Amino acid sequence: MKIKTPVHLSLDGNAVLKEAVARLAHANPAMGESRRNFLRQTLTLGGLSMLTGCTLVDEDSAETVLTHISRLNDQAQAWLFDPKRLAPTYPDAMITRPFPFNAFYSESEVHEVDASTFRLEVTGLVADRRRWSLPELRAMPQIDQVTRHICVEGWSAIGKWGGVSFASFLRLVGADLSAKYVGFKCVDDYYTSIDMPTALHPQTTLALTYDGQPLPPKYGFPMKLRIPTKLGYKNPKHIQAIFVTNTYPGGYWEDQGYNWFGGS
Ligand SMILES: Nc1nc2c(c(=O)[nH]1)N[C@H]1C(S)=C(S)[C@@H](COP(=O)(O)O)O[C@H]1N2
Ligand SMILES: [Mo]
Repeated sequence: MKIKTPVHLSLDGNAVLKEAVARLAHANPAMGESRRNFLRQTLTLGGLSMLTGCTLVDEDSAETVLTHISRLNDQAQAWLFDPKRLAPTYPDAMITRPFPFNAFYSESEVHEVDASTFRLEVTGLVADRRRWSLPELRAMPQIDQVTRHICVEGWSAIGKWGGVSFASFLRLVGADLSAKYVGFKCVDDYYTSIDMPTALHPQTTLALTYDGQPLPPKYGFPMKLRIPTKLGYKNPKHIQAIFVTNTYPGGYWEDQGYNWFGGS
């Protein structure tokens, strides 16, 4: 599913809307067949203009509809998300070597974090607002998986991430699991946020290792959130702070027009 959605479109409104509908109805690994069919049958162009309350007469109205669709897209994707459906896993032999690096800066500018002084901050709607050292996190039960990372820039690669189940971590800190969002602030000023059902998905991992070794700086030391059901930009590296909130936190790429749900 191609998610990268330019904010300003000077295309014919109908073509853009057709594309948006096609995108919503596109085969999606974590989407049940019945839900997909429902979407195909109900989300027609007419249905969309009814849903958004806009008539499609010119480019400006198409833009207005697109703004609505962007929101509708998040809601539709959240509704289509199956919290139990697992992303595919792969044998170790299929791990991509070397695994690609990507960030909004070049590899020579990767941030170095001092492991001994590092503390992960956990704030917002949680009972236990405290800071966690790396040894404390490493002492918790660890899981690992080999999954495919998909970047909207047009590449994908298979890697192995290990760490703490994020659902277990959220329960441990007494997070309000009925809250809407979990937000992340990173050491490199990157930020993103995810919906609570994705945070609680069984494969979502607070990753401390890559391929059995402490997460290297380029892959996000001291930790990243590995979400195999979501696109690369929804997987924050170098996490400094985690917060639980009902206020939409946005994200570095999301605020520039990338789809917020960004996943399947
Ligand atoms: N802190 C931080 N996290 C980030 C990014 C970033 O620039 N900074 N880039 C995102 C994007 S777009 C991708 S594709 C992946 C790349 O992760 P990798 O270096 O492990 O391949 O990190 C994501 N998380
Ligand atoms: Mo990416």
